[in-house]
Amino acid sequence: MILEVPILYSFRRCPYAIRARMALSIAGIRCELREVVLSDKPSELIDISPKATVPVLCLSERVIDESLDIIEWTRLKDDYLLLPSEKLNTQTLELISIFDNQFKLNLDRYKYPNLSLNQDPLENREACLDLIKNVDELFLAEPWLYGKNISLLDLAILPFIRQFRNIDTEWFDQLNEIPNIRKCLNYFMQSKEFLSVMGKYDQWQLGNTPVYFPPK
Ligand SMILES: N[C@@H](CCC(=O)N[C@@H](CS)C(=O)NCC(=O)O)C(=O)O
Repeated sequence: MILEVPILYSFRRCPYAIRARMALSIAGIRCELREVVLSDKPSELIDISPKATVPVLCLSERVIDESLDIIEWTRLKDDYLLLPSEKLNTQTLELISIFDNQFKLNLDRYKYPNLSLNQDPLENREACLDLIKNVDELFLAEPWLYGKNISLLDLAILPFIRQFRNIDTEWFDQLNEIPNIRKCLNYFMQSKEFLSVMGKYDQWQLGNTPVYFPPK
């Protein structure tokens, strides 16, 4: 199927979708955005990606249904701004994987204690905090991890830490042991890179007038 622009299935609050939208927006790649409600996924999404997670980017020639692969695809584009010198090195990939898996698992158990039987949500909160402490000293530079330009690691893990903070902002904001992350997260949450991808969209349904992203 030849598409005029790629189609992005997304969910506003999903940290995986946030990072994909940020990479697409920074790279200036225009898409049709289809906002998904996770409890009511459209069959068009399930048909192209049976695992049915978001984000999914549908191109004319293929479907990309992993957020990191979407980011990697944006890196192939010409006027790409996202820290061109940063390579997907082993350390970066390992850190991203820790946040995608271990951190996210504990985050969900902390956020939805009823879904995880026999779990103490505060233990899960501590497990998340330990993982953040492990990366805090990496975030010494300002405003981003490597200084002036946003990097892959910034946009890969900060959406997860933001979600963690949102569960109990008062508690998070008084933590002294992660000063660099708190500073960087505050910058992230007010940055144009983040705010410009957090617009609200109605649930997509077949036949809707297309909504384009990034917004002009
Ligand atoms: N490894 C995937 C993970 C994506 C993912 O798990 N997204 C969540 C939303 S935050 C999802 O779609 N979950 C499916 C569901 O809840 O049914 C990626 O990086 O794209």
